[in-house]
Amino acid sequence: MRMVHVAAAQLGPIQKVESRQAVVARMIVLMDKAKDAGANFIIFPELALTTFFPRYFMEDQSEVDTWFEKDLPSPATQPLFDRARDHGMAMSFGYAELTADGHHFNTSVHIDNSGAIVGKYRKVHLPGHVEFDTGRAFQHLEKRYFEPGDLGFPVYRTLEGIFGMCICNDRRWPETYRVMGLQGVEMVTLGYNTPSVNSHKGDEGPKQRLFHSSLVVQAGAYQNSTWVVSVAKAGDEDGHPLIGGTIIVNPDGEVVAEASSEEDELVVHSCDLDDTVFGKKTIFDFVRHRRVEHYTRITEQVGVELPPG
Ligand code: CDT
Repeated sequence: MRMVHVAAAQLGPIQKVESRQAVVARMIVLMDKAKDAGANFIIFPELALTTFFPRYFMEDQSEVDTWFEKDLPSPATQPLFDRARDHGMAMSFGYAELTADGHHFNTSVHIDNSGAIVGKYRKVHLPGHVEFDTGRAFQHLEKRYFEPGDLGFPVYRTLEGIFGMCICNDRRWPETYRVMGLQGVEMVTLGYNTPSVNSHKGDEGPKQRLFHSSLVVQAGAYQNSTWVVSVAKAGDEDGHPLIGGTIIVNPDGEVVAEASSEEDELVVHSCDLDDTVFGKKTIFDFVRHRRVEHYTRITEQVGVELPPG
């Protein structure tokens, strides 16, 4: 058995005025609870340190940059790193990354129990739009503020296993999991900020959005025989509701633990990485069963090409 004692740390809403220091204090409370629950790996959501700022249209780049982290740890995030190391706990969280050479990414890191960064991922599938869109009930400007990730979908060895990350919208794309599956991933961690209502379609509300969120995560887990830990930022941020629905999914695609609120909430489960072995050796033994000669469209074609009419 290769056990990882996981704490999926759902965050409730973070209002626009809330400081990083205040959010970090909330994260530390969850971390202490995770320690009490016996966890050795805590996962926080996408853009965990601030409100989901891509809903706000900004033209002044210096204002945009106030939402980004230039250093990690920074004075505001150092207490989080210190507490994780004191607890001997690995952690992962999402943040807006501004690199030394001026690039902007929607990023997640995985930090081991000694405080070393063992994994970094930059969001590949950026949803939304670049300009203010009057056709939407609210804005989703990730394509304005972030560049697509430039690291691919790396996996890395830690906690006696093979780990990878993705971020929010990435979870809806089967390629995300398969690229990591092809590197033997045993646990994918991801965070999300998903509005409770579709900005183009008001009758697609939280029930359907939660269904889609679980559907894609469970499918990704099963089809690649991997654990998936899917962690929400939830609740009403300044009048903009986000779904909850934090879940831990086993390599059979079953939900083994889930959140019950839209608040700060810990979801814990002990995950045996050896549970990934059966599926990887049988129905999803890629080397025996994949037929890549029929998959070329997946990498050579982006949009739909209809058959001749
Ligand atoms: N943060 C993020 O990626 N949210 C998207 C919303 C899509 S609607 C533009 C998601 O896939 O949940």
